[in-house]
Amino acid sequence: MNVISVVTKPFPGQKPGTSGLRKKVKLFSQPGYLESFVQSIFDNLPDRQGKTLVLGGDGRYFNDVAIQIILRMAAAAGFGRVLVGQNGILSTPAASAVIRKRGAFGGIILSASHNPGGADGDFGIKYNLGNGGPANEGFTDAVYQRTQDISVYRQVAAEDIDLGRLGETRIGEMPVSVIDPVADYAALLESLFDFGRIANLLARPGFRMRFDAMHAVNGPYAHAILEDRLGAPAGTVVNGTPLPDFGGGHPDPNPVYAADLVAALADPKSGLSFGAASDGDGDRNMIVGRGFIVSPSDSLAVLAANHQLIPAYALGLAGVARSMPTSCALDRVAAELGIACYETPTGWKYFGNLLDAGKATLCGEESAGTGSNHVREKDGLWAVLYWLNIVAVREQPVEQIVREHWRRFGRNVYARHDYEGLQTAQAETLFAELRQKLPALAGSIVAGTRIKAADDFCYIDPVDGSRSERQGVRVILEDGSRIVFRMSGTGTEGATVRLYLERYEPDPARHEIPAGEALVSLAALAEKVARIAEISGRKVPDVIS
Ligand code: G16
Repeated sequence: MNVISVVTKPFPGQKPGTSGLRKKVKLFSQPGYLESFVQSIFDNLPDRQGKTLVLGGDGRYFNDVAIQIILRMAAAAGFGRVLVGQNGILSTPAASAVIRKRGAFGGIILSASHNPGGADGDFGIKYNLGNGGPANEGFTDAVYQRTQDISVYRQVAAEDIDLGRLGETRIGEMPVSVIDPVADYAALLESLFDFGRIANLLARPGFRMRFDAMHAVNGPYAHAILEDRLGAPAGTVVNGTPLPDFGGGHPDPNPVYAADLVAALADPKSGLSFGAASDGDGDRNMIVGRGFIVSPSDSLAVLAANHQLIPAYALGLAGVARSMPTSCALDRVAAELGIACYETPTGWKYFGNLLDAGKATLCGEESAGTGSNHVREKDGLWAVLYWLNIVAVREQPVEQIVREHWRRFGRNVYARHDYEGLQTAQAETLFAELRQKLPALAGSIVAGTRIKAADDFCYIDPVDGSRSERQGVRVILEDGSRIVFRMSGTGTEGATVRLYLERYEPDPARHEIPAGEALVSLAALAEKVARIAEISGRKVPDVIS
């Protein structure tokens, strides 16, 4: 095999964030940038020789170029075979499913998730382990170290290969299997849910759903599963053709970026009763009822509370897990079920050990991600099918299911405020000040409210004992309300500060109060504590979800 060594240099800032390395396409496409990072991954996989690698991405701008580069490098690195999704496409949960089903050594997923795409947009890359889940912090730290002293990358001298045709081909001497990106994943989902019942629901005259794929990777998956297998009428999936720039949109399924879907569900003339959307790489989800948006934290709690209705989970949940900023609605369900509820840092990688060890069956995050032990990534379409299965069995609309949940468990009123693209220095000042205040905050009275506890979240993994420090500042009030401050680890411009507000409301008469109103005093207290508006000059958040 004709392996060429190319001289490269360390590029600054190749430090993986919450989920892999995410940067502007312009950075990624400069000569040697992607290559240096990929070589740094391979250099940390000493056992890769002869092994199988899974490769695919969300189809965003630069996906096609990057796939060919990585194939040439994988061949030079001695992999035995690469399984690559047709046309370079694999949604994140589908990649996880393929890695697990085919017993692969690991996988590379190309995506910047919900971040915008296109030549001026974002690109991303991450490595997943043989369990199908994102590599842990130890691995990503080692990759980062390697990027700082790398001097050479290796590739085979070979032409691009045709990724449009399914089947076997070669790059250099390495076999490449171009696989159907949907098949393994669709079969897995079919094994978990009651497809017969969901199909009956979709055929009911009074039930109409819309799935907004946001011109992202889930279009083909949703067409295949919802329309072809489950028989939803053609047109159920909208924006179903993946585009390299997501049609100029922001493929993030939240009330701001999926406003069309929310508006359609709010309009009685549309006749729609169920709406859903997913993000760039298909792992996030949003569920919308008629004029009613389900918050991700509530969604997770509802899924857990209704697990007995789903074939795959009917026998019980081993435990559940949520990221620290996610609301404690899940904890209340776990307490009633008598199972453990784990609290992890933000980032799906922290759920991997709990899932592998059989400690948790369902996991979820406030950032619109829910999933289970069927793969090791969050899974957008999985969440949609789970909801459809619940609606099919309970024969109730989404809003009623959530309101009954609140009546039973109380409502954890919740909101996340995002301040996007702040100057990094401002955000650093804000957190430095906040961390400095922490020791004095606990026990103090701010704006007439006693603060019970305040800390910087530190997680000790119950499976391998690893420690992850500085995972977000928590301020807990005497009545259990929480204010959490975190710096996003997925942005590519400046710094995004997230403020999470949560207050428990047991009184059903007060469940009607909109979250914004119910959380006003908590938001004011957060400002007193952290001075976000004062330091950043931003009077209001960019996104409230
Ligand atoms: C990634 C991670 C999630 C995390 C989210 C938010 O999601 O996989 O586990 O919750 O980022 O991260 P942050 O608040 O740091 O921006 P995705 O969908 O972007 O891969």
